[in-house]
Amino acid sequence: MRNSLATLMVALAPFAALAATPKTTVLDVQNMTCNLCPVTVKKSLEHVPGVSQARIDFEKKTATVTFDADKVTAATLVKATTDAGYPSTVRK
Ligand SMILES: [Cu+2]
Repeated sequence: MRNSLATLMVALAPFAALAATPKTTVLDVQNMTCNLCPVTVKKSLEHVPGVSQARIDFEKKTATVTFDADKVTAATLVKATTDAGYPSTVRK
């Protein structure tokens, strides 16, 4: 019984993943001057509904954001970091 339930969950997982349209965008972020800045930028991005992950590269001054494209646009991500004091642009 336990095994068949596990099999069912595995079988259904791909359909759950299709419900969202995941997208990854890289932002060039300005004003990150110390080690705490990336934390602020990461929080500002992860507070946007629909964002599932934000990875900040302090050396490269970038934010790699994974989000649900059905709920969020890149413009919203740019606004989120900009409002937090870190203007950003979408890397083409
Ligand atoms: Cu700082």
